[in-house]
Amino acid sequence: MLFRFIGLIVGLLVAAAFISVASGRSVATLGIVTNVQPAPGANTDWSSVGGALNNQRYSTLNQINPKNVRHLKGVWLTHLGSGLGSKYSQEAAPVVKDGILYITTGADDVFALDAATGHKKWMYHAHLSDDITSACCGWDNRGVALADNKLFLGRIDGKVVALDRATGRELWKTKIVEWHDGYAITAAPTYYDGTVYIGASGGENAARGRLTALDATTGKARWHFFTVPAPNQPGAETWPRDSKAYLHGGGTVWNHPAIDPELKLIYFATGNASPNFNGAVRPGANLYTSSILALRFDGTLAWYYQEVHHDIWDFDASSPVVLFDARVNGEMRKGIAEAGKTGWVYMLDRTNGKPLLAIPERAVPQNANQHTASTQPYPTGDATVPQCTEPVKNFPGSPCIFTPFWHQQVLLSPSFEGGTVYSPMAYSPQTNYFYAPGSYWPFVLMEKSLPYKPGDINDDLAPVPEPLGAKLGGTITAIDASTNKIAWQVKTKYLLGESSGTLATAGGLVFTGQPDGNLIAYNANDGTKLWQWQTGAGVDAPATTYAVNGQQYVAVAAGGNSVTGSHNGDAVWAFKLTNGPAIAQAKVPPGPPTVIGFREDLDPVVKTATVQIQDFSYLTNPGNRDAPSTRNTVKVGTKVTWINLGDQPHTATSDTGAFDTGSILHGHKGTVVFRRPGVYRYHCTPHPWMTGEVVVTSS
Ligand SMILES: [Cu+2]
Repeated sequence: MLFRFIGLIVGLLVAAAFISVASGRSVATLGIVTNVQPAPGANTDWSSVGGALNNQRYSTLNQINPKNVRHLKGVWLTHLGSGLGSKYSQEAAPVVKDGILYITTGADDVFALDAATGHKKWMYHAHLSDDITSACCGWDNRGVALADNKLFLGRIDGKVVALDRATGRELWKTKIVEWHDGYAITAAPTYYDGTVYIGASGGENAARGRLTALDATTGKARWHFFTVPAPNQPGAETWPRDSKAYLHGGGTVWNHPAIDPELKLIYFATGNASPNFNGAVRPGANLYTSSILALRFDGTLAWYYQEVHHDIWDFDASSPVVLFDARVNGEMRKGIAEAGKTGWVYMLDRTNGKPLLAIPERAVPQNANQHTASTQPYPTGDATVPQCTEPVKNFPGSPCIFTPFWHQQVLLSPSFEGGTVYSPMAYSPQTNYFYAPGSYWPFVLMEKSLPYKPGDINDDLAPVPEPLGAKLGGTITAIDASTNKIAWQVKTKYLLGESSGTLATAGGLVFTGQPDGNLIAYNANDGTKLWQWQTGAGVDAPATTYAVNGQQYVAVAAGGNSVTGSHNGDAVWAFKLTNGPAIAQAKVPPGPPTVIGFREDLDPVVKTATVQIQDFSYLTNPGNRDAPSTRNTVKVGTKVTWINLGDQPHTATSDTGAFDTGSILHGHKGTVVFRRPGVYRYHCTPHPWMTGEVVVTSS
């Protein structure tokens, strides 16, 4: 078989050349000449984190394909020197224009790199104060939006800045939310036609969601759309009458909007209602939380669709919406899809918000205290993750999705950590498949009996035991966009719903990263694993593909993630097909957790009265990197001290309510005297995946 790659004009005319690949085997010329086939409109750039305004994360580049992907090798690796430390996550997708790659870090620093060599062109330091506490789950930034001469960045401190694309010089800065009020910006902006659109997060902190449109030239706000309506606005009837619940009702916007320039609509999805788990104080459907929304360019609502009514499970719709055109029941339709934490992909008609395939409302179990909604939407098709929980020790039942809870413990997955959390899914027009990333991560839910105070941080759940030993898992699922059914699925032991997401290419490949440090390529048609590369840190950021001088590259940031627990780092890797010199794969990093809590068989019980807290773990033997432990033992009557060396505030809170240090700020200590022998398991209230154990002996 002979593949012929014809020269493509990239800025300058590049001489046409050929490579041949015989029976899928490499040839000696592979490293010398590789030009991209001139597919019409081939996107040599990757102009936004979602790849294009439709957020499809699909590239028409096809130079790298299932036959030659084994020759894909690391050709440059740049350490950014930013975002290093356990409080940071690297969730940014590189964006590429005119041979320059732009990437952010969890510190909101921006770097412009030569996309062919990785050389730094310029850098922008956000210089954020370490005092900021409003980022719920570590500091992260999902990337920049590009205009002709500018780029735009949202920051943890609630500000949006515009930078000169050529120099990184700051052009304007606008505060759109106040971090002191619990808000943070982690989403990438979307730029279109002179306007920057961006949302803010903070639903855990009783914030009120909004999407803001800014003038790209001046930075002046054109409008804010509040996702929770004020009294007398449409939708207000779904909140308690005569209350201020709407001011802290959640519905925050975690991800970048998609735009349909023809229909002149902006699309985005919203987070859960706030307080997260306490439905008692907000009876009603709680519009427009956990919803997909379409706004007109003047900021008025065109339509909405609510994925979860009166959400008490923290079922944020936090993965970006994807616009697609597909044949459904024999008819071409303009679609929009969002992969939910519920595990379903919600497919709607993007002209009017009506389901493309039936989404019947079904009766669900009820709890009067929680004011549960009588029905929930059940999309036609398949879920990408199990929707009933696997029984584990102390949790013998197998409750299914939408099981309510109150003052009794319910172990649930999917829960607030997926299905699909904030990772983006790709759509390939070539296969007509969505590629949805998913997680299996069960949590124990129980409402606490204390009165709720607006502003309580993640604190409306009662202290609960961890389902120790429960296995974590992840899925990449190809979902047929015409039927919403599974075409293929791969399973891993790693959390993927809050990891890298997917990238699809016309070469017939799907790329995704894993928290174990590998970037992986699957065959887009059948899910066969074709290639993997160890980067040395968690690949929990989306990959990107682009072409420079006729050569297709794949780039990804490997910097780890505080939620998946993967290894931190500061690298950006780029790969291309080559027989020539390549960078060696990195050493395998310490692996992320694949079971919940400490490993009873592996974690030693360390004799110490001091526990170090980092973002986001407890350490009883911090000097021993090879055998980290979260368990310690003391004699009865001993005072145990927790020292917080992390930047985030943490607690040590007993699973049974036996003790609570309260919030320990950076550099501060919390102490508890243990007066009775026993085994005391504990966790961190704002970060319930942090777990530890104190074993108190009688003498
Ligand atoms: Cu914590």
